[in-house]
Amino acid sequence: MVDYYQIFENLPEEEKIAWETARRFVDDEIIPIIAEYFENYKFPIHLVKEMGELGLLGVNLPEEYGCPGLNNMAYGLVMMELERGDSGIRSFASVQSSLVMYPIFTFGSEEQKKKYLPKLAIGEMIGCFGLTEPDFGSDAGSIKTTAVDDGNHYILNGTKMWITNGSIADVAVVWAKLNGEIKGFIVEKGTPGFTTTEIKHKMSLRASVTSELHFEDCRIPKDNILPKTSGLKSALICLNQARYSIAWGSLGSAIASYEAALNYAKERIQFGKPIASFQLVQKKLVWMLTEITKAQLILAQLAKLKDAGKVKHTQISMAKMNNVSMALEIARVARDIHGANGITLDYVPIRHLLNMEAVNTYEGTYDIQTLIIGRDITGFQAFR
Ligand code: TGC
Ligand code: FAD
Repeated sequence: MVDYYQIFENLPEEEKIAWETARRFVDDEIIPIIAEYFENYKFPIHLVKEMGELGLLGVNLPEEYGCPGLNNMAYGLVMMELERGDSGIRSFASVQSSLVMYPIFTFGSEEQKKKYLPKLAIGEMIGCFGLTEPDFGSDAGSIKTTAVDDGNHYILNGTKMWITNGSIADVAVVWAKLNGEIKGFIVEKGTPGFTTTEIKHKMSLRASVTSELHFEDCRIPKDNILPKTSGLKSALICLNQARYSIAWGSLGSAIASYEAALNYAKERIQFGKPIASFQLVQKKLVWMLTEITKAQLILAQLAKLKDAGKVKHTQISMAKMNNVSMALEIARVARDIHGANGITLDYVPIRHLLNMEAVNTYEGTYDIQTLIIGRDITGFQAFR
């Protein structure tokens, strides 16, 4: 593992074990198959239960509900390893953990927590999170999906777009307006009026399922509202968890691209010498390592702040913005170092490069994270 500043050398045993478990899983199960899954537009769903058994889902949620109950450093390290494998795998795990289990844990009733969390933790159930709509992405507060009170039920109408895990999910956390206020609802697969369509032709996140969710007079029991949700803020609180996991995941992606470029540069001979011996190539490699080290320092401090309950959501935005953009650039330079070989899936950078394009967009684009921080430091909102 790249750790030039020895930031992760003296981790407590619990964090080390979680990290090593995720690392081994990625080396043994993901790396050997992922290029083929990416090329064939498939998510390796057969690995979900193993991820659950290994404690890679809901890492930072409590044991009381069947979760590993670890801290945010452990959660981050797991996400970093999963995305070293592929963004699709980290996406699956961070949606399940941060956007399905976390909202149920934070805003759900005791019955909802007992019913769903243990099954989601072991991968017996898969979840998805529906906030984005065809006409409202960055402007999440303007969503149009509605919930109407109808005696013992709520009736949902609307469409959600770009939903990770959508067509494979057993349970969806859906955000809709009830009397004009955004609230979270749990919708189970098979509920009449709830259908999904998988989105095709993606050139990014190909080893991940992305779907549309359709609600047409979809009646859900009253018990399925997440009772403690109130307004867009509740959804944004969930996004903080997911942005945190992306900030770590993108570091894993960057490390994968950097290690591939370093190895390739040492072995590729041009002009009678390894290309790693040329100054321009060394400059690229050193730049990558420096950016990775800076990202690691940000994350180590962010994890400490989060574990101490002191983290600001704007600090998470900065880490998401910086680290994803860094990983995107590193993948691009690593692809370049691979020359023509770099455009094939035989080498990892092109896959990470394509993935990072989507990661830069989802969970709040680079621009939106910039404006979130801009508002924090200037006091002026520049969204609208
Ligand atoms: P705004 O007025 O800013 O906020 C409403 C209330 O919420 C508070 N707030 C937050 N609270 C906690 N955490 C945050 N991150 C918060 N951001 C804002 C805010 O203080 C306010 O509170 P109060 O008490 O005053 O009511 O709302 P706005 O409508 O102006 O929107 C702001 C904006 C643009 C930042 C927000 O809409 C946004 O973040 N948009 C980006 C949308 C986004 O990130 N969507 C992600 C969808 S999920 C996804 O992409 C999953 S991909 C995952 C994967 O596959 O890995
Ligand atoms: P838009 O909001 O239309 O933005 C387009 C461009 O305009 C961007 O460059 C943006 O930065 C810029 N822009 C927008 N507003 C401003 C402004 N005020 N100032 C300056 N620039 C601005 N959503 C979910 O709810 N659940 C999921 O599980 C999920 N998974 C996803 C998986 C994938 C693979 C992808 C690609 C997306 C996923 N999303 C999901 C949706 C994602 O969150 C949105 O794509 C994202 O929030 C951006 O919205 P948009 O695509 O509508 O872009």
